[in-house]
Amino acid sequence: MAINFAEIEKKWQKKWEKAECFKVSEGKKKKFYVLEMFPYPSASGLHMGHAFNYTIGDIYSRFKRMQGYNVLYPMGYDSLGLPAENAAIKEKTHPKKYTEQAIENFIRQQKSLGLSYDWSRVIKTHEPEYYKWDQWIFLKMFEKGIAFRKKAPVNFCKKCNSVLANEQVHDGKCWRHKDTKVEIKQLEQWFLKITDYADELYRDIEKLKGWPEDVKAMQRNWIGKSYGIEINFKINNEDWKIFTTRPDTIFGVTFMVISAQHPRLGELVRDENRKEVEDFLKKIKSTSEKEAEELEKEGAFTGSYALNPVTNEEVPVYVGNFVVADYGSGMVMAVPAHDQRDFEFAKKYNIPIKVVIEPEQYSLNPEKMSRAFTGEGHLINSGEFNGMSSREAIDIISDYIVKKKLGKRTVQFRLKDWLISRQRYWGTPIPIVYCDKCGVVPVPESQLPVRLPERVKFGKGNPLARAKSWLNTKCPRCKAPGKRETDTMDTFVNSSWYFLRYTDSRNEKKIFNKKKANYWMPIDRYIGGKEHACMHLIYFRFYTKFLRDLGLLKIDEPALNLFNQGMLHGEDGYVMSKSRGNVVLPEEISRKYGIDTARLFLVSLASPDKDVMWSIKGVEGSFKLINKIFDHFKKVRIKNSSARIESKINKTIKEVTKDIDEFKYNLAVIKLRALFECLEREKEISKKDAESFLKLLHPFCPHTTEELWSRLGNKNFISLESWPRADEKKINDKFEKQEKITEKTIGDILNILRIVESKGKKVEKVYVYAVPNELEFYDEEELAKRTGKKVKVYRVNDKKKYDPTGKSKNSKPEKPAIYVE
Ligand code: ANZ
Ligand code: ZN
Ligand code: ZN
Repeated sequence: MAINFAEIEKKWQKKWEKAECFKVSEGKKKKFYVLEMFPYPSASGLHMGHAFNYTIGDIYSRFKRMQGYNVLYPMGYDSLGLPAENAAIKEKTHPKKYTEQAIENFIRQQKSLGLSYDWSRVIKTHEPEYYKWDQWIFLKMFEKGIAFRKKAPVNFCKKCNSVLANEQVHDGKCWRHKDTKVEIKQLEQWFLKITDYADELYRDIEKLKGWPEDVKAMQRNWIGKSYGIEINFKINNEDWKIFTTRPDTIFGVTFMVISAQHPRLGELVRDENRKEVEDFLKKIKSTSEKEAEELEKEGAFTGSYALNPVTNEEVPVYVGNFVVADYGSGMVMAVPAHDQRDFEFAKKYNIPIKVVIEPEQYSLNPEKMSRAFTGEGHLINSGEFNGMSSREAIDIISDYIVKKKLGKRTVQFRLKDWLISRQRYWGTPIPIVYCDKCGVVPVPESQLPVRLPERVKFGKGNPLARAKSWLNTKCPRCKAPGKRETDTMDTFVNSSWYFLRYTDSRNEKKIFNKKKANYWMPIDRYIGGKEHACMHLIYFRFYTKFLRDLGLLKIDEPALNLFNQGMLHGEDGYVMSKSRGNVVLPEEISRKYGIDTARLFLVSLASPDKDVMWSIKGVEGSFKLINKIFDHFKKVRIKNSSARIESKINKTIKEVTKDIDEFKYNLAVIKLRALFECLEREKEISKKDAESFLKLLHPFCPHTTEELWSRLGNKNFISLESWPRADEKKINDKFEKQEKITEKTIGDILNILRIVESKGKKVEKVYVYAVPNELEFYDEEELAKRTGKKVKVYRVNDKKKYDPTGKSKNSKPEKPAIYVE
């Protein structure tokens, strides 16, 4: 009779919920915090790719819970943000309604996957009870000067109708609208001064022992720490700083370049050059840093000259498109012989090229160079420094410059302050009021949350700017009429501290209770996609450090272990996604095979950090196994285990525990399959061993194992049982060896049978000749069952053995001779 998996699943999901099995609170037990990056709830719901992510975390949580840890495993929804607003506009509904329906659907789907979340802690970032604390953090940051406003050139996407963070600009285009070029506009914007933490964010990457190396490398790169020197050049008798990492090339400077966006550019432009410069500025509307790398180097002469403080030479100052305004000082000393960007620029504008670093093997001729020489060598044309190695010269010339007070050593970070202003509706309102008398006034804590008005009109621009009754308010300080800030916060703000709110998500008085947060933090396993290597994973580290500095946390880092899961591919080989049309829905699979089959399949092909390809054939393999397990548990007598099974079970406990702990779920599944194949051959087994098997299988197949557990007569939940311990004394390598030899012998027999029977001969009996001390390893009955023939096993020196052709003399240890007839 077919097993009704759907019914079994529903039954256990209900029981778990009713008994609040996975609800946790702080206690004496050792804690363990497993967290998946929370999803943005889209109306299209979950597909199998999402199910894969959550299954990875759920397996780990169930495992750790059974190991006796107090496991915090929460779920929430990153429900503010542009996608919801845009989708709602498209479907002519309100973002709140759209989002709440989507969340409801998500929760229903997640529950049917059998995920063991503590649902009492759920977070929805669009609820004022949550975003109130976004605003609270903002006020604290404002107090400390970490949140500030400045006019800034911003990236603007016409389609988003909003400002984007630098991180959201990819190759000069919007990260969401990959076909839309980002424009540069000048606007007053709110920023978070993440750069105050740049040094610590960089330094502490070292502490992230459990993070993948590539993610750490990406963070180092993003923060971009450069050691160098700031040198003062005189232009029109005023000091202008430049930042360089290559002071060894200072004798090779033949021009200077100032950024087209530099606020003081105007001071350098002489009247006779004004037109040329303005034409150039018109031509380049925008240059983001990334683009600058690829763009053709272009510029114009400003008419001014700079004095090189070391050589006392005068060089022309250009404005150029490849120098970024907010790095270093926004101006560079250009050394065309040794910097590729400078080289291209010099070639285009016929500026002299002066070689000052000579490679060891050959000499450079500036007329014939086709690109800059950027390697190491020794100094030439560099006065008293000639002959030095360029590597040494970096330090020696730096010392010289410092001693002569021509500049100072500095460290530069590539990381920029975080622009959080968004001119959109569906985000956390920034708690600021503008007053004609008082200026920029923070909303007092007691008046939080500043709620989003619900009745607004969507259309052109920011709906908040047109929500008059919301917009017009009283100045909190002087009570005169004031206007609210209409910018909302980037959604990455919401996800920068949600993991802390989970530790005390229903607290109405405080962002969280310090004791609770310090009990649960840090996150022990953080699971999520590689795409977050920079933005989210830097922001959440920054917030943690800020809240620590407020005295709310004792930790420096939010997560010491990060696991990047692979992607699920559809049967067509492409990453599963709605837009590709290759998605498989968990409901479909659940209806036909049960969700445990899907869970088991998803983690059995590859380790979960690798990509996995969906295959219905594979699913059927898992389905068959689960059915066989049900079958076997119906038939097997619960009494005693053979020594062989005891050995195998205890060995498997040891191995599977290690595999799961290391996220090598696929290896654990292979071992569980092998264990089951042994169990299947037994007619009876002890209750303890049967239970151990179910416990090992439980993290993968929670419903199946609850059902079989209760059929064994247990009244409690297997979900809350303790993980089996391996009894080393019961592990006997003899059985391992026996199993290995048996498997090999069976393989050999089947090979011989295939050859003999292909010649048309019929075989009835198989004779095996084993060396004396291996005789006990062979079980005639099992060999017979597996080969389908009668099998007789002889000791090789048995005088009475049947051996008509003298085959037995070929017997070797672990390789018995075989004769068939
Ligand atoms: C002279 C020089 C000679 C340079 C040479 C390089 C090679 P990182 O390592 O990324 O910090 N630079 C400085 N400020 C810049 C800006 N605002 N926009 C674009 N480029 C800028 O790079 C430091 C180098 O980048 C600096 O060293 C400077 O060029 C350039 F053979 O100075 B260098
Ligand atoms: Zn866009
Ligand atoms: Zn006022």
